[in-house]
Amino acid sequence: MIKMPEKERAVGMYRKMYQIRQYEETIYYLFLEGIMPGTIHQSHGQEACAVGMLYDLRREDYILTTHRPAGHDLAKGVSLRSMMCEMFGKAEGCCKGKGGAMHTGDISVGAVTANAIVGGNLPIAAGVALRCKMMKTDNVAVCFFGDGASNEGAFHEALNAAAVWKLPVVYVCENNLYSATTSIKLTCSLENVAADRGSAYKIPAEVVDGNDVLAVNEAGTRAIERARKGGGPTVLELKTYRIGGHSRNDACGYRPDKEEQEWFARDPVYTFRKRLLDENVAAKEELEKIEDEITREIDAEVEYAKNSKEPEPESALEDVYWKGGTL
Ligand SMILES: Cc1ncc(C[n+]2csc(CCOP(=O)(O)OP(=O)(O)O)c2C)c(N)n1
Ligand SMILES: [Mg+2]
Repeated sequence: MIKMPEKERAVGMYRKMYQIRQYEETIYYLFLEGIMPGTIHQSHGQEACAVGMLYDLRREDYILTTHRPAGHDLAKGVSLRSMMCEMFGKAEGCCKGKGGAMHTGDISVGAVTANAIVGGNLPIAAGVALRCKMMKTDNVAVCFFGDGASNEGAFHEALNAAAVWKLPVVYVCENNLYSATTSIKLTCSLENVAADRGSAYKIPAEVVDGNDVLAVNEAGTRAIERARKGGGPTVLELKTYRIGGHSRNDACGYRPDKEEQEWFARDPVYTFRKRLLDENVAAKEELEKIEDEITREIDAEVEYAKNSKEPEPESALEDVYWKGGTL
């Protein structure tokens, strides 16, 4: 077990994980009540992956995320307000209401707009990292993807380019055992779907407990520093589990009860909370106060988003085509 860091840092990580959990829960109920349109792919259960990887990332570094982007974007610093407004399709949304749940992001904080094409963000991450290298910065790209994405051709092209060009990129597989409703065991013969394949390209690879925020942070720090110092890419395979279904309408009937119960007992938010209490890092009342603050902040942003302006019809084609200039 990784040693608990000092209080401010430990509680800071908990705060961020709780914010992501509460954001996702709130969105879930808004959808169930029919208040929000569309569909959602949520990250309940994968909060330690986002927070552990991104807690120390610089604003100038980049992330590339997937159809399940909320935790990554919130952990990278996309504002709660702009995320919530985007969910309601409002003008103040991070993509001005054009993106919706699967396409959040904000380049001003290094969150490249999420890509819902499974595996599509991996070659883009190599491109972003190539830019960081060619511009002679020490910035890095952190690219999240799922176990299912590791079966895509794009995964191999990206890893090959990253390895041969020694790009400053960290490829982070959130292996939650399922690709939509299909067990990874039915589509891949490897146990470590990303790590074993990364090693084949001679990329250093590690398998990590993705439900332990401190373990993710430790491995993430090593990988990010390697990339920053010119050591090239790393593949991290974070073993984790979706608490909810693949998307809004999925009741997860295909997952064995025993498997679910084992993983739910290892809920990353509540196990870390328990550790904070057991090791006397924070008092129960202190954590409850934080939780209450976060809940109130999210509720306030829901009200704000509901009442904020719709995009003007004339804005439909704005920001769709590149008009030249430096990105
Ligand atoms: C190229 C492509 N194929 C199929 C889909 C439909 N689809 C969306 S998410 C998903 C499952 C992806 O599984 P995984 O990569 O493990 O990510 P997870 O959903 O588990 O986070 C699929 C098949 C898609 N969006 N893009
Ligand atoms: Mg998956």
